[in-house]
Parts: sequence; structure tokens; C-alpha cells
Amino acid sequence: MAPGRQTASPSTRWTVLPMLLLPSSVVRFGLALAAGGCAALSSHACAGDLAARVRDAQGRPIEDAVVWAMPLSGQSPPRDTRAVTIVQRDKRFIPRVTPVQVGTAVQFPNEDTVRHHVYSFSPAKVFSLKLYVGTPPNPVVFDKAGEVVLGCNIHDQMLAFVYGVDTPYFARSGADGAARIANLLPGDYALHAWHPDQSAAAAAARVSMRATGTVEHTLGVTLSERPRTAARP
Ligand SMILES: [Cu+2]
Repeated sequence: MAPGRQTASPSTRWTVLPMLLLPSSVVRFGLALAAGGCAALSSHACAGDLAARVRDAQGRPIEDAVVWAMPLSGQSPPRDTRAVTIVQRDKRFIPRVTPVQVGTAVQFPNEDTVRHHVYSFSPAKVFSLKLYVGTPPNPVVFDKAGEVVLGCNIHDQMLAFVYGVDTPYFARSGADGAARIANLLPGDYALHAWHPDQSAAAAAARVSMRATGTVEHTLGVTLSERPRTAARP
């Protein structure tokens, strides 16, 4: 058979024909689900988006907050498989804040010509990558939830944060305070936020995700005036 001239399979023909006989309201319902990202008329194939906004006590947007949604239904969402890299460039860590799902391996390439010594003494991950340039042969696996403060043993001003969460549903807020989490399965979630400069965490909120569409929610974080450091023992 010539390429591009395949005939419809019997199963395709039999799904198209009944649709033509259905009442228009049923067809519209099916099209609405398809437009929302549903692959089939099954709630498990549907997913909605969560548009969170993070604000300080004065209502100003907060950048670099980690926002995550924990399923309350006990469902097992698919694992987050994004590759994660935290670069050292111009004696800075980029990005400053990195959310990861627990179990994620992170690479720490040093793009500077000067050597760095990346370390953390945080309870959620203690590690040390001694004086190097380029990319260390082994990534660092973040295997516990919570805050990890990164520092450099040579350059005290270098400071960054990894935050481990037990869910694939997470995002970091931009300069406008917006953090968008895509493709959440329908159901109830506990929505959390964390910021490296917070003096008090946002109260967890309960949000209900529908099969399609976007749910909006605002989270309030109280910031501290006290600068952070990579604590040493
Ligand atoms: Cu350094």
C-alpha cells in the first residue's frame, strides 16, 4: 500500500458512524472534553490546570515560591521525569530556587573557570561536591521532602535552594507571582507554598480540580527581613 493511502480500520469506521447519530448535545459534550485535553470520555483521561498566585502580606507578587498540590484521594499520579540542572555561572547558582519531586537526580555543572565546592548541610540532603569545574560525574539525588540550602565553600555569597515535594504537581512562581501546574487529575488537593525568605508558610488550602479548565487560587506568604545563609555545622 502506498504511504498516506491507508484506509480507515473497521474500528475507526464504527466509532465515527455512531457519533453522527448522537444528539447534538452529546456531541458537544464530547467535543468540550476533547478541547480540555481528554483523550476519551473517561474522567481518568481528563486533567485540569491550577493557576496559583503567591502574594506577600501587602498583596505584592512573590517570585521564586514553590507551590505544590498533594492529592487527597490517594491516587498515584505519574512521576515527574523532568531533567533538572542547577548551573553555576558568574559565581551564582541558576536558578536560585528549584522544586523537585522526591527521588529526582540533579546535575550541578560549573560553567565558570574558577572552581566551586557545592555543599549542603540541610537535614533533607547532606552532600559535598569538592572543588571542580565542568559537570561532576554523578548527579545528586534529592531523596527527602523539604528544604535544602546550597552553598559554595569558596564563595560565601553563592546561595540557592532545592525544595523536595512528594508529588509531581509543582511549580515555581515567576516575577508576577504566578505558578501554573498543568494536567492535574480531577479530585481534591491540598495546595501548599514555600519561599526561602518566608517567616511563616502559607496556610495549606483545599482545592477541587475538575475534569477540564483552570482553577485559580491565591496563596499568602509572610516574608522575613532576615537574610538567608547556607548554614555550616
Ligand atoms: Cu564557588
